[in-house]
Amino acid sequence: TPRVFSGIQPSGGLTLGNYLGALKRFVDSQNSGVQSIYCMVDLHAITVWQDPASLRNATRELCAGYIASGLDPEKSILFNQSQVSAHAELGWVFNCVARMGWMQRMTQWKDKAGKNAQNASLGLFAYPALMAADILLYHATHVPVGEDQKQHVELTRDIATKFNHDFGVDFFPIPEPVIEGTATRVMSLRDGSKKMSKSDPSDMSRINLTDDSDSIAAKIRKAKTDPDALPSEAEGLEGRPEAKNLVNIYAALNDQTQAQVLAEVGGRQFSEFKPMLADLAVAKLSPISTEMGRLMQTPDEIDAILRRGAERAREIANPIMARTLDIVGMVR
Ligand code: AQP
Repeated sequence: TPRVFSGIQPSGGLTLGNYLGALKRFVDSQNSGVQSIYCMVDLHAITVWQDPASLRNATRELCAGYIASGLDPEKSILFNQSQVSAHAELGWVFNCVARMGWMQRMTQWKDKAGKNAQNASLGLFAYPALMAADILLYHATHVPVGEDQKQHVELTRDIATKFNHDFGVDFFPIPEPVIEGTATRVMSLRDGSKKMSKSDPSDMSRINLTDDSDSIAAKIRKAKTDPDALPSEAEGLEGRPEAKNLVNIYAALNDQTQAQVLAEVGGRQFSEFKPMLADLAVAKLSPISTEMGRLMQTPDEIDAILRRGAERAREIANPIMARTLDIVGMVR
């Protein structure tokens, strides 16, 4: 039976990249009736320093973001990773399955640790093994993610394969990354070659789900573009990363294809297209930010949703963890 698992780090506010690349697609998968499990991956967040009070707030805000985007805590399981201790346990087992060389090849590790790898946390290096545990602990078969997480899901497949092989079992299913749509990699508004990211020092580079209408409009108005008019066909976007990004954002927000958008706006100048995009973004995002604000007024209710989600998650995870320890040879 298919089962979907995915997560987002409470390492700051949610961006339009997280919304289009992840959240919006989580909602589609929930509504298609597949059992769906969505996590606030707080153990991943602390691989880089998080102020404790900010982490608590970001975890609640992320949960509010999930719900405001359309996830129903009755239909989907919503919980925070640290409250299901089997994630850390299975993560340890996978630290012993994964190889150093596999981790060293991860582009996210190389980007985030940078030149100063000696000073990065050991957790940041081991991150992909914990992510494999997140997914495999539920025997998930499908993992909706943005393009940047593809390599980590592939590593998860390698870990599952090696575990099954080393222990001579057919225990962990090999999960599929699901990377679909026109916004699998939303780029920075200031630099079409960089991913839009929560941790970019420039707030103008991203749209946050909590931005008000005026700042959304201002950020789009100031977004980097080239001087040419929009093309009417996709080939015309080649070599124009900023133009392509804005067209893709428009398409994803409006549930259209790139071709449909270009058929409509081809030939127009950015001075005309940007206000159209700003209106669309405000129309789609402001109900979400309003709902997030409302939910954040009752943090106790958010905590109760997370606790209930963790209970439901444990019901699936604990038997799989116990079976894993048996396979490995731990005495009960
Ligand atoms: N720009 C993006 N375009 C499409 N999808 C994206 N995702 C993130 N950025 C984009 C997807 O959102 C999910 C959750 O990401 P994450 O919170 O686990 O961490 P991340 O990928 O490292 O996101 P950020 O915003 O870049 O965080 P920081 O700055 O803390 O590293 C994933 O499915 C991801 O693909």
